[in-house]
Amino acid sequence: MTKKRALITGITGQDGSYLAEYLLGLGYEVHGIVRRVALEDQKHRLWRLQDVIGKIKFHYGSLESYPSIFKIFQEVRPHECYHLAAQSFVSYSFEDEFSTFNSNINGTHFVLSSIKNACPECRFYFAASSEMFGKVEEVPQKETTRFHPRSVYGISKVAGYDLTRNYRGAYNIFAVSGILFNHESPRRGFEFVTRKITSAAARIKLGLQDKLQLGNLEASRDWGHSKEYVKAMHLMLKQNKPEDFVIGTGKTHTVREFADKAFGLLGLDYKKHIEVDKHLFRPSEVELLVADPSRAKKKLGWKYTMTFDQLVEDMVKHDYDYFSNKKGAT
Ligand code: F7E
Repeated sequence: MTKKRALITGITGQDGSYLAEYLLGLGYEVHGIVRRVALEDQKHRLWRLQDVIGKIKFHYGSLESYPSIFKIFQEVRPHECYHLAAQSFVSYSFEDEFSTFNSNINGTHFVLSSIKNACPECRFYFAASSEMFGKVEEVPQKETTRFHPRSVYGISKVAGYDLTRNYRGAYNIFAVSGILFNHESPRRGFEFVTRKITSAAARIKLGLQDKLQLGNLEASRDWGHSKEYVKAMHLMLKQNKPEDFVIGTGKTHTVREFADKAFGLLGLDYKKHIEVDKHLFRPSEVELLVADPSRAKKKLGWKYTMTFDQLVEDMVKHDYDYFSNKKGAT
């Protein structure tokens, strides 16, 4: 029997790496689109894939070029495509809003159009985001909650969501959006607030740094673990009908609570180490996000199983070991 082929954009990122491992475990042939520089500098760019690197088929491509993407779809003819690649750091979208807008919207459009023209049977998953809810119009947020994005990043995700819905309606493509709330892990980039906190707490404990500068401590997020969220992506492509789903834990915590927990796990008092830096506040903030994931539970059978404490512990433990080894090595 021929293996199912999955093509992942953004395979080198946190979600891409967990998804690749998960799909390989299910017996898929996994393909990933990467930039040439990634394959030239595997140690730094492909570290998240280190356990499965030999099992993945990589393809050079740029999401800024339609011909380069189209060629890959023509060659691979995937059964499923997970479009995870994006400029995903919200703060950066305030600094360079044009490149975030162009690359996120065009990238999604190029992928959808390639599917339409090269392999219309391919099922498509779009990584939409709770940032689309922005200045939330109801609490908790569900599939029917109106979008009110507060950043160019959020606007680019609304456009991607609309493109996905349009290709579904106009061309009959099995195209869905997963509206994922914040999801973290030890593989999260250091610029995001959770990893910024857990890495700093570990380094402070080890005497490698003393202070941590943060922005808005009162922002509240629904934080889950990436490893569990990638399973929901796969489930969405296994449905009989293409539909969009909200994925989150249903619980919300402030940045302050996250910091308190992370520092506390190492016997530290966050108040002694954290300094609030006004420059790290966003020009327009998303104050509160909390998901209502009941539809995903009912229709996909997806249920989040970890607690907030377990997520923070997983990240803190990892970072403490990671920086202990680094310290030992110098
Ligand atoms: O910020 C506040 C900041 O950058 C979380 C992305 O994956 O999830 C992520 O977007 C909150 C915000 O993630 C700092 O103002 C305070 O309120 O970790 P973050 P995000 O912006 O929520 C969504 C679902 C996505 O789709 C995105 O791609 O924390 N905050 N002080 C800070 N944030 C950062 N980064 N750094 C600080 O120093």
